[in-house]
Amino acid sequence: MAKPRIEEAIKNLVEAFIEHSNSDLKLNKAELMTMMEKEIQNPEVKAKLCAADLDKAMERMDKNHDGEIDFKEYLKCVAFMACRCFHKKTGKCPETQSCH
Ligand SMILES: [Ca+2]
Ligand SMILES: [Ca+2]
Repeated sequence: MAKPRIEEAIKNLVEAFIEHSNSDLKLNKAELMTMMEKEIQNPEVKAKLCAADLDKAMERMDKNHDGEIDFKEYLKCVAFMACRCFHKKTGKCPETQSCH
């Protein structure tokens, strides 16, 4: 039987967050950088997340401006990446707010 892809993906997303947050369940900038480095392979995404742009990414992700990424903010980022992936594969724009 094929692996349950959605279940696995969700589990991985949650585990990556917990692991990289170092158990306070929030990602500071250093933790975010380590996570991006370890968990993202797409060179296009990586190029966007080089040190200079990390501040910007952090700013965009950190909706409540407390200097850390909590789980809710992380989910928004995941939704954004999912939208980008959808767009790349289908050429269509998923009409959700997460893409903007
Ligand atoms: Ca942390
Ligand atoms: Ca925050």
